[in-house]
Amino acid sequence: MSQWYSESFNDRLRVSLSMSDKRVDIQSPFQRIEVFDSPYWGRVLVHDGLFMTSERDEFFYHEMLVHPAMASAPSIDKVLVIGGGDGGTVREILRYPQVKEVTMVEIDAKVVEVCREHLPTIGTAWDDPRLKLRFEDGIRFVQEQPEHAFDVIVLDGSDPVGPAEGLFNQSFYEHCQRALRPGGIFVLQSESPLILEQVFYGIQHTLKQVFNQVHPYFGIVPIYGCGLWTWTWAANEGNPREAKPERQDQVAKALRYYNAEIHQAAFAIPSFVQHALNQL
Ligand code: SPD
Repeated sequence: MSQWYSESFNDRLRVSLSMSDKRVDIQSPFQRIEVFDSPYWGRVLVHDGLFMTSERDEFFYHEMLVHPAMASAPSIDKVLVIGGGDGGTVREILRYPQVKEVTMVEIDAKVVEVCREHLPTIGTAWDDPRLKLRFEDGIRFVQEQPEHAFDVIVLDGSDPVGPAEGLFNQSFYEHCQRALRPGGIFVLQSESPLILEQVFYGIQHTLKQVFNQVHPYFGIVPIYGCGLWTWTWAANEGNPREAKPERQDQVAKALRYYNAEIHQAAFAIPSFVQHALNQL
C-alpha cells in the first residue's frame, strides 16, 4: 500500500498524492527540493512542501503558460523565461522553429540538476542549441537588460513564498515591461482565484499599474490546490484573443491540452472573478 504525500494549502485545503518511493530530498541554498514516485501521477517535483509538477499532469500547466502568448505575440524571435527549472516551459517554447533564442534564468541550479536526472520526460529540450541557460537571480537579470530585448517574457515561478516572493511585485513587472519589445507580451502563472484569492487579485491589480492590457485566463492543473488555475497575459498593446492560426497549427500535433478553441475559451472570465475584478 502507498503512503500519501500531502501539500497543505494554508488552512483551507490539503491535497494528497499517493507516494511509492522518495527519490530526492535535499536542501539547496534556496529551498527544499523533493522528488517522489507516485503510482498514478508519475514522478512529482515538490519545492518547500508545495507541488510544482507531476509527469502525468504537467502538460496542462506548461502548455497553458506558454502557448497563449506565443500564439498572439507579434514576433517570437527572442524569449526570456524566469524560473522554470523542470524544463517544461522551455520545451514548449522551443517547439516553434522561428524562435531564435530562449534565455532561461533559474536561481536554483540544484533544481535543474535534480530535474535533468529525475524528470527527463518533462525537460526534453535541454540540449537545444537555441537555449541559453543561466543560474542567477531573475529579478536582477531583468533589471540589467536593455530596453526592448525580448519578444515574450514568461515567468514560471513558484508560489509567492521563499525565493519566488520578489517575482510578484510592481518593480519586477516594470523591469519586465521595459525589457519587452513594442507589442511584446509578459505572461505568468497567477495562482487560483478561489484558494489564493488575495494573491490572484493582488497580481491583477499590480500588473494593471504597469501594463495597459491585463488579461487573466483560466484552466485546470489537477494537482494544484482546488484545480482551477490561472495565468495572466499582460502587454501594453494588443489583444490576447487575436491568436495567429498558423502558429497554432505549427504545434497542434504535439500538444495534449492547448488548441485554438481552448485559447478562446480560456480568456472567458468566470462571473465571480469578473465581479471582484470590477472592484479593483
Ligand atoms: N502551486 C504551485 C504553483 C507552481 C507554479 N510553477 C510550477 C513550475 C512548473 N514548471
